[in-house]
Amino acid sequence: MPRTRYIAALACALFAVFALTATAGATITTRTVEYGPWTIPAGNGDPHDHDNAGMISNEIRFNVARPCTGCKLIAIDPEMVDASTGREVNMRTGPMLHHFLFAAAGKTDSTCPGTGSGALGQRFFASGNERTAIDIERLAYGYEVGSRDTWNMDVDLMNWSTETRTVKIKVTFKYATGTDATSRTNITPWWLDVDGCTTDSLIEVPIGFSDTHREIRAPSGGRLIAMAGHIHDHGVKDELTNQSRSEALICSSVARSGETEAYVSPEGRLSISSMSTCIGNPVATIGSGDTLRLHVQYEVPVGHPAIDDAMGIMLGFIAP
Ligand SMILES: [Cu+2]
Repeated sequence: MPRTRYIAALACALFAVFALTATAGATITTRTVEYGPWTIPAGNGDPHDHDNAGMISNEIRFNVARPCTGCKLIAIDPEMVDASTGREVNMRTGPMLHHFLFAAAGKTDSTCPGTGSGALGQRFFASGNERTAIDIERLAYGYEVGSRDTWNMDVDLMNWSTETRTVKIKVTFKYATGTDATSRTNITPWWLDVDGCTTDSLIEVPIGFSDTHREIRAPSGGRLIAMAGHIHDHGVKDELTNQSRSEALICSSVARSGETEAYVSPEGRLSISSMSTCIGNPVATIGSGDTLRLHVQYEVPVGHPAIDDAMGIMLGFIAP
């Protein structure tokens, strides 16, 4: 080949080698995985009537897809979409993501080993209809996905519209591989549940303001890196304090409602659209065996019946 072309080809080859070495050590990949579909039965057309909504109640799927293996997860962002159009579905139109959770079988759950929903494995992520994302890319931590882990999923869906609706759960993962994964410290999830180690996590809350709490012994010592709460409509916030350290506040996860149109029902009722997260290096340092107190606050308006299917959960990630 002519000399100029040869040089250009060589330059390209060298560039390709440089591009490879530049990314070999620090690879962050974003991948969206779709789960489902599920067809939710029709409801009675009343967005506020949970008893007569179409339900898929705690359906368990074993060995669901993982975005990667031999990697570390650094962000998870959940969404629920219409299976045919791919568009977000929510309170506005009928289908609600009551909740789903992921558990890694073969890994031991920190707070409910082998019992309640901890029997599914190590519970490492969950979402309610508020669809809170957790992102710790900027911090040097990650949740390890081993090549022999299998994931189980528990899904609870609801639909108030008068037609059946077929939906998918779409989860966007960010993960690190190569030396970027090995250089990140592994974090362990803590599932803190005001209902303790049950399978349904449901509590009753009265009319008016209430603060339901449960004391939980810290399963290990370490640094809390990330935390987010889950609560149901008419919930105010989830809060974690450390009773062993002068009741110091660890994290407050506050609910907001109706921030986008998708979270407003046709009759104008606002549904919880986000929960604030606590992310830091660290958010708090916790001693092994410290007494933690999980507070779950609701404000149920007068005239509304007492709620018998409320929840109060905080999910935290701990580094040694
Ligand atoms: Cu829930």
